[in-house]
Amino acid sequence: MATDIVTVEQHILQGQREWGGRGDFSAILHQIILAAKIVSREVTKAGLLDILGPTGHVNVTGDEVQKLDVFANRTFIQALSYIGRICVIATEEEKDLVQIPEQYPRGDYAILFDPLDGSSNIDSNVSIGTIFSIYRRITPRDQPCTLQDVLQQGTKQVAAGYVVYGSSTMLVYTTGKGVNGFTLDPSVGEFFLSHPNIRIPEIGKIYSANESRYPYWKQGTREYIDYIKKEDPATGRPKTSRYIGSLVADFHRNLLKGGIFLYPEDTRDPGSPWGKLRLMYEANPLAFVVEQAGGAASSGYERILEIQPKELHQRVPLIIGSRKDVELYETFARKNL
Ligand code: P6P
Repeated sequence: MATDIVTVEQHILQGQREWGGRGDFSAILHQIILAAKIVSREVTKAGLLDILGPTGHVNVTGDEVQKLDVFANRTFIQALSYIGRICVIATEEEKDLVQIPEQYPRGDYAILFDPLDGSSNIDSNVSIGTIFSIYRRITPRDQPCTLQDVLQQGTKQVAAGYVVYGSSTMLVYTTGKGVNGFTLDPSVGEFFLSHPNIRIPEIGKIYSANESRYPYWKQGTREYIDYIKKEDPATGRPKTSRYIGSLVADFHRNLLKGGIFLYPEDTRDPGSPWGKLRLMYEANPLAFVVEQAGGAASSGYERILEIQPKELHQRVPLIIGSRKDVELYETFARKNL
């Protein structure tokens, strides 16, 4: 009897058949899934470890406890290094590129990730996430990969997605043919298709921003926030504020329900005028996902995916979510220039 239960492995294989892939994607995505399951298990236990308080450096089984984001970073690097499909890794946790160890074959793909975004929220049991972005290498195959293989425009991504470790663990990803969400059933250790063909509403009721930064936002941004908070039922205002302070959690909610997330530039810290979020392993992958779901992602002035990267850890203002909300913000942002 045919069942409508689809595992992420079946979904990946079906995609591979449709696109005639050589299995590279499947191998990479399988390792991301493996690492996500391992990180999910540790994140779930984190609360337990915190009960141990200052002696929390020793977990319940007596093993030395690593900081969870360091653990997640090492887990994803190890899971991706030995499969012979990756030529270079970039991660928020490492200042420089992570080359594949000599003993492993190099592959044709470059992968970037934020291994555990929002990890400062773990001790309050707030949802956190992993974000990943995959590019095909562009330098000759017989040479080691370089920054050139990594600093590509977001439009060149071949796959991107995130894992949200929340009340349940979900994997959401795109390979450029729509967006699908899978929920982990820990009792069998399998991700099942739970959100097929995700589409974000073209306009939403929700806005997500850290309004304590309001005094530091530029004029156009402040006027946009003032506008969406003003009462006008005919234009669905005021919007309702929802802000968790964990990018993946805020993004995921708005992706499913509709809405806009804003982390604009601000004038408070001259050292990082472009706000807090990173282009290569936060803004670009989420921009790929949201556009594939019918939404939009902008710096306020240009499409995130068309920004030509200059540095690995460069920051960018991020306005992302329902297309009409992002477009309206852009009309206000012109006053910032
Ligand atoms: P703020 C978490 O630290 C993070 O990097 C993102 O996950 C989140 O969207 C943002 O910072 C929150 O920043 O300044 O509002 O605390």
